[in-house]
Amino acid sequence: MDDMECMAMALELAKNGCGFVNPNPMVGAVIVKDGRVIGTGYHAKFGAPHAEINALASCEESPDGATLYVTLEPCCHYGKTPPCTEAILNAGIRRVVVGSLDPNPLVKGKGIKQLLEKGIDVTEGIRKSECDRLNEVFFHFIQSGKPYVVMKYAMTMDGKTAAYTGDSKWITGNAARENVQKDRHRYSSIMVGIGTVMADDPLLTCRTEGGRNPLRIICDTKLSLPLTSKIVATANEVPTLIATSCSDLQALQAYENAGCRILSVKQTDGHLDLTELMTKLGEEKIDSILLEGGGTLNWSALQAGIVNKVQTYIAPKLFGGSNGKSPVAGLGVPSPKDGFLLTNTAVSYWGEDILIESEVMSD
Ligand code: AOF
Ligand code: ZN
Repeated sequence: MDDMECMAMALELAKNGCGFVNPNPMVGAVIVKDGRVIGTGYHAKFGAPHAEINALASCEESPDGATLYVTLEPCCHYGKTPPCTEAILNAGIRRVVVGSLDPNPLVKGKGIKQLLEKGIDVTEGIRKSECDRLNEVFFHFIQSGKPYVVMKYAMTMDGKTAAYTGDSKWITGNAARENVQKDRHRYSSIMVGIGTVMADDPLLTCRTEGGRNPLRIICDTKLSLPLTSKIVATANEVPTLIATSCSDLQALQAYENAGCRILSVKQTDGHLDLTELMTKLGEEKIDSILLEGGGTLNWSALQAGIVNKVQTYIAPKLFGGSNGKSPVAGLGVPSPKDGFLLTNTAVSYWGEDILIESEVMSD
């Protein structure tokens, strides 16, 4: 097996940590000796041992003289766990092959430097772009302290998110909707505006087998979420946070009694200040948000500059209707030159539906 193949294997292992390691990165490791894989591991859970430690522990024979493949630069700091560089040196590993550099200021090249200083042969950048893409959330969060926001919506080919009656069940088919469920597991929270709750009374849970529920964040400036909504009714079982500018203690108490948490956020132009909300969520170690709209919140999020990625699911249907809803509402831009620009677009197919994923260009 060559370096590319071994790193591909480490990448597949890393993906097993998806949804369980946040706000840590997904990391996979493979140990190879005399052309044979003698150990594998991945970072399985936040606070649990790192990939390299699990791979070393799994070795069927001594890793002395072996090569370690790891998707992310080994850490060299004492966090929840001791430094991986020390364990690598103690195990007698002779060569380390790295995918991404760790942008964590506590590591950031220092892990590789330490290994080089101890005479380890280090190769960097193998499958770097794939390794970087796997941890786009971690990279953003560790550098900005704010959640990575993925704006997701489903629409018809004529750009409608509902029929004129408001009925939106369903736009896309099973395969696309199952992929959204996986993303609810992957990202640590899901955020909607009060308009979506009023229109759909959604549950916003993850129904993927073995998946975990994201924190549900409801943006509700004036606190009008019905106490009878499915979200409030299930708040004791599923973590729920209401972001609001309302300061009426008695009103807030009713939601807290039902199991919701309240996060108070100031108002700007009659809407929640999303920049402040992102700062507060970052402080709570929420590394990512799946923003499931609707149109008003999507527009505010774009305007506030908090959206990192856009996922557009397109169903091969047409709904028509001059008043039919579209994914991004608000005032809109005055001129084509003012549009929000997207880049790095990738297209995939989910049954009959198309998914277009793009990054938002920052100015
Ligand atoms: C690695 N291998 O598998 C992971 C790494 O608090 P701790 O001890 O879990 O450390 C978390 C930091 O360690 C995290 O921010 C990132 O820089 C690095 N994660 N490093 O060598 C791993 N998960
Ligand atoms: Zn480590």
